[in-house]
Amino acid sequence: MTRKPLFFFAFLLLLSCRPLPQLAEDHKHSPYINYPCIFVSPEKDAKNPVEILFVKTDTLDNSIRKEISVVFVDEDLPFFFFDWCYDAYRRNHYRRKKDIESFVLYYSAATDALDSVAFPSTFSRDQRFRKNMVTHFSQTFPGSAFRLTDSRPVIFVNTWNHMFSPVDENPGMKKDSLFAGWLRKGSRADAESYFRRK
Ligand SMILES: [Ca+2]
Repeated sequence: MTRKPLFFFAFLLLLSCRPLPQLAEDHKHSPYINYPCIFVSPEKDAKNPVEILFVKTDTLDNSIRKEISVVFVDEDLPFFFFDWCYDAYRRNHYRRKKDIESFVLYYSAATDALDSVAFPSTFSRDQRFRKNMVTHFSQTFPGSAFRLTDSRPVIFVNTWNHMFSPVDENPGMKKDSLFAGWLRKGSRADAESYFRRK
């Protein structure tokens, strides 16, 4: 191997190791902070936990709208070589290695109950974790479609690229609860801007 590819590889490694700045309004998750939902994913993806949850809250006429942008440490294709290529593509195209996926929670303004959950291009449908070519589906579910734990909806992360569902599509795989991570106020655009490499 000539020196040029080696330098390029070292540069990529340096970028991926750069620590993120801590923000004044960040809150490390604790039971005392209102983490709005619970994520469950196959244990096989435990190396890519939720790092930060951005939450943007808007009050509408009859409901409270919470846009949730979930920042995963990375997303990994099942085959290493394809994953390495895909990571390089994402660094170049999106200027980040993190995977950011969004959905919206709607609560009744009168009762605070969960009315519905919308997954715009982030619904897994019946796709399983090991599927290589994953399609992004869109779907809105009533709040009653979700199992609640401590009044929070349980959301299954069914695919390697982090598509969501109220249904576990990998019943044969061991599960991990992605319950850690920072919580901060912000929109999807804020999340994109925060993680985009300059
Ligand atoms: Ca990856």
